[in-house]
Amino acid sequence: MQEKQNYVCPICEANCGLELTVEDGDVTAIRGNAHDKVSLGHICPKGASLMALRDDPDRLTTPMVRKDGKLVAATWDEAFAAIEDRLGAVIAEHGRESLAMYIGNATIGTTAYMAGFPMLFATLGTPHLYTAGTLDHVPKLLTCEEMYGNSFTNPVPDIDRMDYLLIIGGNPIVSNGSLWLATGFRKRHQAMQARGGRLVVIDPRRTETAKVADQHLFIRPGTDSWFLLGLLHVMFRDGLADVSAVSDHLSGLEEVRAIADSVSLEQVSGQTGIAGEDIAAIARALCATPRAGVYGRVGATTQEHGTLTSWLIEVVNIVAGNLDQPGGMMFPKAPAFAANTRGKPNSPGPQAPPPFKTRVRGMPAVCGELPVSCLAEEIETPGDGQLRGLITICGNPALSSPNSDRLDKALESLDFLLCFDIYVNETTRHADVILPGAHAFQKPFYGIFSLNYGVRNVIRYSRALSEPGADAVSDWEILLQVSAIASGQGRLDAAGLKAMEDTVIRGVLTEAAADEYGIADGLDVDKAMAMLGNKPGIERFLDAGLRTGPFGDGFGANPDGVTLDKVIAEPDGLDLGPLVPRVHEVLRTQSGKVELAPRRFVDQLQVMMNADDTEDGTADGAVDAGDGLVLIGRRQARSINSWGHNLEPLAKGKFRCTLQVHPDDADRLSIVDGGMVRVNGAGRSIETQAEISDEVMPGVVSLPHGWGHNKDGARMAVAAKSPGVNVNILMDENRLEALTGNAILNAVPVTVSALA
Ligand SMILES: Nc1nc2c(c(=O)[nH]1)N[C@H]1C(S)=C(S)[C@@H](COP(=O)(O)OP(=O)(O)OC[C@H]3O[C@@H](n4cnc5c(=O)[nH]c(N)nc54)[C@H](O)[C@@H]3O)O[C@H]1N2
Ligand SMILES: Nc1nc2c(c(=O)[nH]1)N[C@H]1C(S)=C(S)[C@@H](COP(=O)(O)OP(=O)(O)OC[C@H]3O[C@@H](n4cnc5c(=O)[nH]c(N)nc54)[C@H](O)[C@@H]3O)O[C@H]1N2
Ligand code: SF4
Ligand SMILES: [Mo]
Repeated sequence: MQEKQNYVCPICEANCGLELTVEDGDVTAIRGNAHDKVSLGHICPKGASLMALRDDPDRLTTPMVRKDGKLVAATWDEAFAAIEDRLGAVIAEHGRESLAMYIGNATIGTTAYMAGFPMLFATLGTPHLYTAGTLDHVPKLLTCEEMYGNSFTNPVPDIDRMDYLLIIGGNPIVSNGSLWLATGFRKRHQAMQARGGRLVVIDPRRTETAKVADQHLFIRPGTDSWFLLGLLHVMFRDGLADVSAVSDHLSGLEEVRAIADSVSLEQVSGQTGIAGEDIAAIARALCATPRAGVYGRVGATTQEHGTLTSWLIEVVNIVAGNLDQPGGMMFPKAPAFAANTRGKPNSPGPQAPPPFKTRVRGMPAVCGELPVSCLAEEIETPGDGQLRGLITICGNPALSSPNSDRLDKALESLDFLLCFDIYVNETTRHADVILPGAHAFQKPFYGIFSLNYGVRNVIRYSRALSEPGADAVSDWEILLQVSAIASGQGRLDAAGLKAMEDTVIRGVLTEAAADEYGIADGLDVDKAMAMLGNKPGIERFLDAGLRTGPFGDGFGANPDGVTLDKVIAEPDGLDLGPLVPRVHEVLRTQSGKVELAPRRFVDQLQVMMNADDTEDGTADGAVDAGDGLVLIGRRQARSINSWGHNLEPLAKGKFRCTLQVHPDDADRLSIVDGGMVRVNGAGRSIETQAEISDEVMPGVVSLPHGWGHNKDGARMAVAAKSPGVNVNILMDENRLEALTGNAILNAVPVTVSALA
């Protein structure tokens, strides 16, 4: 029998709605769901390869446990017993401060992990939480925390109603959007163009997005803060600034004006390589187009001035009058688990304790996240508090982080490494225990993370296609069991796990009941627990969150409100309508206002501006690469970070881990297309194939990340056939973004030479 079933793809943040063809319980075809209210039928090659992932013989379906030095397949009982023994031994010998956790990117694709990792981390009893976020977006999180009072209070382009969009360092045609649930970007952009709207891209590479844009301007890598200062300069100089819509909620405008006045367009041009008239025209368009906005992503955050760039993007949006306006930059409202929908509107959120600082370099956690660039030294450096045990969840830091070979070695030296992962890869090959996760078709999915970034308030939930087999354990039970072990309770039976789950869900309800501004104020928690019924644990958790959330039914207080059952009844998405202005209730800063000029940001900007050495014509915001080049990254449609390379349909085709070099630079350095080159950076080098391309601007080279699948002990046969090289060998773990400790992965100085 053949039937169709809707499903939400969990592979990346875009969370496309898919339509699966199911025959006798097996998926036989996948396509985009044209009726899906979020993704509008979009599907990418990775989503189309979910069957290949299911059928990949290298994908782990049972736990792996190290026995006599070798990773071997094991039962769940054996795996949990091994964790109990070996984690217990580390705690007994070195204490809980010797433990750390690393949260990788794919965590967002498993709802149970998203729901449960805070619990697991709490049971470990250590302050060491490292994240892939520190290779990515912490500058953006800090910006939102400082300006709006919460790191998740992040305005997104309201693209479906927008007429002018400026993208700085993002490539949504390939990435499908990030911190912005705008999947099906191509369609959305086409609709924008059809109504006369314009897309402008600022990027050192003529990206796939730049190619469809109405205008693309090259920028010298790392100089975006200067460019944004230029926009502000013109806006104030020409009297275009208009903050009237949010003026009641604003603090710091005059300070920003003074900074913008102090730069000149010539100076900005010198830094960025963008002509003054182009800067002025963009500034005018942003102010004159009623529905406009600026969006920045990985190219904006993972550079030397990542926080300044993220901050100035917000400032430009506000000064141009585009914040909190339909068709401008709007604050999504997550239907569950969002701190910016709780507590008293526009008043300080709960005061966070002083952040933990790493032992060796003294780097503070920012928004709760410690820089993974510090992880290797915390493992290597002897003394009190040396890390001896690590849990990784859905991450591959042995490839993804700066100077990753150093971290790779450090991982090998740990007394205990537990990995939640579906492959034996560069990181997990060092594990004592690997716990596999359910395949996409076998896990329920709700975008706990992505729904903070929606372009419409649409809620979707997809159930697992089938129950896991008799000997399988759900991701949620795994997380509970490991948490129980880590807390010292040991392994729990079914009743024990159920009691633990009840405690977690009661926690959600109790917090909601205590929120006098929420829908569930004064909720009877026992009654609500009973109303949640006997659904699987993760569904009770989600239902509790949704019903007490800002659209929720409050367990009866708001009978027309949202419940999980209502979401399930709408497989194309429960549509709660377009984003609505909410600056009057979303802020959680101390002042209750938007902080336009946070002290630390202003000070750091001064540091950047003082370092200006335009006299010699080099852009200081960018790296002064001497007679070398600067390196930027390049995401690719058929992989996601370090994985996807093991699936035949994604791996086929010509070699992709190439260094793009501009023809002028190639001439100068005698590099030929397809020839081998050596790239030196941070005192190390790698070799790969050159691709001569005028897609990159002169002086810039581009290499993708996530490659380098040639490590002993990894088990990814397809990926190993075309391993590529690991660009992160060239990244410097000691050179971090000043305000957050985020890695600097773009605008990195390198030298390149041709190999015979
Ligand atoms: N040079 C350079 N480096 C970069 C970047 C860059 O642009 N340039 N980008 C950075 C960014 S933005 C990020 S987010 C990081 C990502 O850094 P990481 O999160 O460390 O790396 P990923 O490759 O995303 O790791 C995902 C892991 O999850 C596993 N996995 C996939 N699906 C599942 C599942 O369903 N269950 C389980 N249990 N595991 C699963 C995969 O096998 C893989 O090991 O990389 C960063 N590194
Ligand atoms: N297919 C695919 N999709 C993905 C991923 C993937 O690996 N593959 N990864 C996912 C993840 S973890 C994330 S975080 C998102 C990222 O989503 P995006 O940020 O949209 O993706 P990137 O391709 O990294 O875009 C960064 C852009 O910044 C440019 N850039 C580099 N340096 C500079 C600079 O100094 N200034 C400016 N203005 N631009 C610069 C680069 O050329 C690049 O075009 O994508 C997600 N989606
Ligand atoms: S863009 Fe591709 S991988 Fe990401 S959610 Fe959509 S189909 Fe899945
Ligand atoms: Mo990312």
